[in-house]
Amino acid sequence: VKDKDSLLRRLMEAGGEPVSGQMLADEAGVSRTAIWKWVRELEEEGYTVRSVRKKGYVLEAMPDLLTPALIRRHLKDDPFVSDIIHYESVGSTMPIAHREAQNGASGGTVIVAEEQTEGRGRLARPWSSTAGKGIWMSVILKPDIPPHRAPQFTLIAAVSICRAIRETAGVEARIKWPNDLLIGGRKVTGILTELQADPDRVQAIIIGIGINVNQETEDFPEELADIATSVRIQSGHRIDRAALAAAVLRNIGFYSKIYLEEGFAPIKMLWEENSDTIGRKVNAVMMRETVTGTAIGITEEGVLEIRTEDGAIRGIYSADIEPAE
Ligand code: BTX
Repeated sequence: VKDKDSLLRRLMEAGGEPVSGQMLADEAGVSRTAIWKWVRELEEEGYTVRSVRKKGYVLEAMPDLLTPALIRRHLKDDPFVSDIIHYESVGSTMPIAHREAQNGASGGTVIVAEEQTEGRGRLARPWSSTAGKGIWMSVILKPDIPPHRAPQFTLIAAVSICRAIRETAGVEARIKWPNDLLIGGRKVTGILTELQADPDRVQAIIIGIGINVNQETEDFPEELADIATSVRIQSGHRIDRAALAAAVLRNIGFYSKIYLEEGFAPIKMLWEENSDTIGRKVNAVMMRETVTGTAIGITEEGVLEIRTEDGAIRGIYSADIEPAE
């Protein structure tokens, strides 16, 4: 024990058993009053620490927050995450992540916020990010790949989040190309991948992830009432956001490694298995035209292939997909 955070770890490891204040003070080489002050600070952060006479301190309850300590508790010694930077409220985690990446943050750095006041999706569309109800985070990756392969990381993230939701909440999300996860036909997650790159090399990939976790129906703004859902609504129980965030990060680490070692094929297979788009008749709505046909698969580059009525196969790079007829 050397500071408030290591004291917290020590109390967590004790698993509900009291830890003697004197012992903690001896270990830290500080007074019992100093230990008591750290305990008070933890209580201010939302932890409930009970002081049991003659026995010591017991950690009784943890706050519902996405702090580094609470996420790391579920990561154990997983090597992927290098740093977690936590904010109470931000405009958007995306520009913060871009700045961190430019200033030398390593791959595996995570920017996470309890609330975003200007969360955004693709084409600068707003992303509703209610305080304390979701996971709003940006993950910095620095893989050694050419820029044209970067969109594949959107698909890696999608596969990873599907699995994390399944592991943590026991519900199946389906992937809607390119960047949405749906449960029961409604949007539970959006993914926004951005890039810092030279002409031939990626400097950093920033994966923005928004997961609706503990919202109840009335927590969504009216305009989302019919299109959005949360893991809680779909699973019927409250979810530990820190556990889900950790599972997402662990899976992104896992699948990125598979991708870098074995290429895109295993990711493509998992993606198609979890896809809500493949096999469906869809309209791909783009800026200048709409292509209608059956979605038949994705290419190595993550491009969606659609077979149109006349049998031609069209590659779609970016579009909004809606069910046809
Ligand atoms: P998108 O452009 O595919 O989706 C945006 C659309 O989704 C909106 O126009 C709206 O209709 C709908 N929408 C908005 N908020 C929600 C919500 N909470 N749940 C369901 N549907 C919603 C998707 O873009 C990518 C979103 C990425 C969000 C993350 S959060 C962390 C990071 N920071 C940030 O500002 N963005 C990313």
